[in-house]
Amino acid sequence: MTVNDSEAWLEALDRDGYCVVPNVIPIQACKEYQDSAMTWLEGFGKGFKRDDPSTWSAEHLPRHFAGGMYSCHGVMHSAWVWKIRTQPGIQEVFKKVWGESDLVASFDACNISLPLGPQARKDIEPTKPWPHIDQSPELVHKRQEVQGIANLYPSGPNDGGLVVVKGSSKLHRQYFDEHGRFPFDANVDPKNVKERGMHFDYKELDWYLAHGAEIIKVCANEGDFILWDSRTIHWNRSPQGDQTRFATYVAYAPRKWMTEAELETKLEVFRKRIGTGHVATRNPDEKHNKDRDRWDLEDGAKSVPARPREEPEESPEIMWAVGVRP
Ligand SMILES: O=C(O)CCC(=O)C(=O)O
Ligand SMILES: [Fe+2]
Repeated sequence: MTVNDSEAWLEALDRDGYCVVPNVIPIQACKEYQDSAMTWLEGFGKGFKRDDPSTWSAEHLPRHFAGGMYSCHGVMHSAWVWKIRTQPGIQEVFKKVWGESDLVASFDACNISLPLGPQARKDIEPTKPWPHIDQSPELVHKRQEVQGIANLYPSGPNDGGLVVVKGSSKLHRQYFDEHGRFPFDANVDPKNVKERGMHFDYKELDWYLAHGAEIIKVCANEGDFILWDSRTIHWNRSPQGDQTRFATYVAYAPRKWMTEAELETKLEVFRKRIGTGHVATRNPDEKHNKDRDRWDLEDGAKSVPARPREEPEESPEIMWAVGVRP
């Protein structure tokens, strides 16, 4: 299967709520990005060395969350993250997802999770599942958002990576009806929803599993691209073998979903080096920008957010993804 067999993978995305598109990013490019990520971590001067597991701990690494999610230091706009984001194969994938070629990109974070264990990272425990969806539960009758992962190291069954609840995207309506949650409203306006996602406790998860959904660790090769419907319940798993997890979160959505004014703001968001989360067409609000704990608390940073160490160029490729048209 390749990017061009889109009928097959789009069917899987619809049916199961996720799919893996193979060979989207050339292997040679993956190698370059792996090196960039490690060089980026080493460049903070906190003592991290890629080949020395004794340096694999929080004290030697820049601020991160959940064992390896990096969203501080302007990393969403680092030149190397932009190189991954603008890979033509990834844009092809999202053109097929939306049946639309005029797109804009999200400015999202990356994940570099070092393996845990006695011979590897010892200062943290594996993350516990945090089952959630990232699309508003008020909109569950309709697929509104599709998230993506550029998978840049192999990710097998014991490696770190995305865990999905296969089939869960189709069960929410029944769950909400039976439990008196979020009444159905076919006309709800995506721009006016109150919730942007929803967390589930383990008892709720059991309901989905009892109704045919299945927990799957998504496996993918170097250079594959993972897609999931934001209504699919998911979390991630820490690496337990000897393989580092390296992924960037990348999504594109139709540019026509934004007004001209919103597109102008998106350009400002880019120039201020702010992240957007996974929704390419939604500009972050004030509250989000002030969320210093998430974006830049470390090292006494005064401005939110910090600028990336390697600034992106305003190249035609990058400006296209930001939504600027000549
Ligand atoms: O790290 C992952 O695979 C998933 C993280 C997550 O929940 C997300 O990107 O929405
Ligand atoms: Fe998520």
